[in-house]
Amino acid sequence: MPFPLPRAPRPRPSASAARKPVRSSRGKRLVCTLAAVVTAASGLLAVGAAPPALAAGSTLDQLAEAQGRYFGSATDNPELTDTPYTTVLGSEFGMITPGNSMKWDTTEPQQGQFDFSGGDKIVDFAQAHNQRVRGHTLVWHSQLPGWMSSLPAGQVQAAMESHITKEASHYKGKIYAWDVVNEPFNDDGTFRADPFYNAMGEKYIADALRTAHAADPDAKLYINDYNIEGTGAKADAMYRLASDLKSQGVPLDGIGFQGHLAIQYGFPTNMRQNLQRFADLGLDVAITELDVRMQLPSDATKLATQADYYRQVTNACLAVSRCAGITVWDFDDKYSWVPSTFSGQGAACLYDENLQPKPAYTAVRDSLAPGVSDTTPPSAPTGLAVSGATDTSVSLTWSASTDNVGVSGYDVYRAGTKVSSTTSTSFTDTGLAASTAYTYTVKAKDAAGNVSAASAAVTATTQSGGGTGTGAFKVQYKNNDSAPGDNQIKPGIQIVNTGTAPLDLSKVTLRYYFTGEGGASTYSTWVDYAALGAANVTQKVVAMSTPKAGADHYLEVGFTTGAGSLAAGKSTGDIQTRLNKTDWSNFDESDDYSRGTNTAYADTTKVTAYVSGTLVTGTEP
Ligand code: G2I
Repeated sequence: MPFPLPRAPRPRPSASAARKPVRSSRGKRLVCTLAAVVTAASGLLAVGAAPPALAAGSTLDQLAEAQGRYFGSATDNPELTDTPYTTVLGSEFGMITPGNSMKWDTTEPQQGQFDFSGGDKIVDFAQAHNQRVRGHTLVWHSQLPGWMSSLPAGQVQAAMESHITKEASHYKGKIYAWDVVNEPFNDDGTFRADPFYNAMGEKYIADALRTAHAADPDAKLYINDYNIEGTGAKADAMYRLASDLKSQGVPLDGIGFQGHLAIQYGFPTNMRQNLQRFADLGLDVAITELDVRMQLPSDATKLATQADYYRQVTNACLAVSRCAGITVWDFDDKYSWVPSTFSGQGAACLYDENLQPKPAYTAVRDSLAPGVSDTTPPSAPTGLAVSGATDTSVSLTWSASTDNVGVSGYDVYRAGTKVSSTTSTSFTDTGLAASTAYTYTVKAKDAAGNVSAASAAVTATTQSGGGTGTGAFKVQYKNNDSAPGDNQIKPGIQIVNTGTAPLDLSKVTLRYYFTGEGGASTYSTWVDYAALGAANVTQKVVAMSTPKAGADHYLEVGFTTGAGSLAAGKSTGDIQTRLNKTDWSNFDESDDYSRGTNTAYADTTKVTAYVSGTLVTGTEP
């Protein structure tokens, strides 16, 4: 059969000085002497026997050809008058599939009356643009003319063989591959009860293939279907059929996997392995009608998912040596079949309705030639923050970066050395030394290998050693004292464990800073209420050796071992503290560092917290 792979690279058709390659009558390209260079957007591409130097300006098909694959698109006759569209169609793709004009209702609208004018125009376009053609389709339950659908069963085989013979002979030598039989299966893997199966049973398929082979022995002959991209009942049915036909020596060359995907249904299961098992039967495989639809309106997230689907399909084809190529079921959203078939869905193609390439386009290019097309790095991560520290670990979070195609992950650096690659926006660095400061930055990556600038650095200090269970937590405060000039101070305090590990409260102390003003320098403290038991709360007032603004003393609140450990996500609940000078002289709380006026609990940084004596949250005065 024709088209040994890899094939010679296809020159850009824009090269005025280059003579176009000439095709043999079998449709095979004969690369003739070419002018030495073809202008590409980003420079010069050498063309000839050696693979071209790939450049950002290479077409999708050139990138695919360099991998021994083709990259094609469906088109349809009405679109051929749209010059901006045909400019892309004629240059970017190396394989064309007529979307409708080779189907039965068009080519044999009345029995025995054939009209190949529509298909001929597509073939003419392809030949004028140095492209090959996938013939679509000879035997299909849909788009059958009325006469055929109502033919008596006894006449179906002859009508089918006549149709195949006439059409395949008409296009003999001009078709790279025929979808001889299209969509023979139901989704559950049973045969579709169409006029052919009803009249002839399963053997209509072998008969159709043999008839097509007799008419055009050099065309590759395919069976084509949808929902067989991943493993499942329908793919299994196709696999059994393909095995049977091969073992019977029926002229079957390949299986077409249409690839009408939708982001809301997930990516097909084990697509590469599925393609490979068909290839292992000695068959070519091809992605024949790829598009990836979504619920409208589209947005950046959906387009990134779509790009990932296109990338994965391309990767799967590249991973299977017998995958001949990929055809998209039209390349721009303007002419996609999706919106008229699936209400509220669309945006399924590589280009948008204004012929602007979408992230999916760049993703396919990246898959075909990593790093050639996408040279735009993601934005640098922002908001890098320490979300927790223990004796031996530091937890970090940051905000997601953005990218023209999609962020594939992040690299975390400690003191300039990469310590992790992750796809999430958080990371816990473990195995660290206690009471040690570590500085971190994070960079974002995309699938093409572009790396962002580093985030702003953040420094985290591990807690002092000697314990376990000292994860991240925060302190909340409320003011229980409506009289700032009286003789008592009444802070309400509680701790919330924001980490993922239990917090050993006996290692935790809190400091509430205030000024003592005149009078006695000795204090009494009280726990009026504690949800975890007042007896489990300890208190003392400490005079600061170096007074600060708003603070010459602090109330230190601690916990007995009876307070136990605070589970992840839990709060100690309300702790109502109170203190006074032993001479009951008045305070002026209005300038006190830790005081707030909120009477409901709210996060505070002015009541500081320590684990085993090391500051872990809050800001000291
Ligand atoms: O449905 C998507 C594809 C699924 N696999 C087989 C392919 O042959 C099929 O292609 C689509 C064409 O892209 C559509 O353009 O097949 C449809 C028919 O099943 C085509 O739609 C038909 C419309 O339903 C007709 O109303 C219209 O007259 O296209 C015709 C020609 O424009």
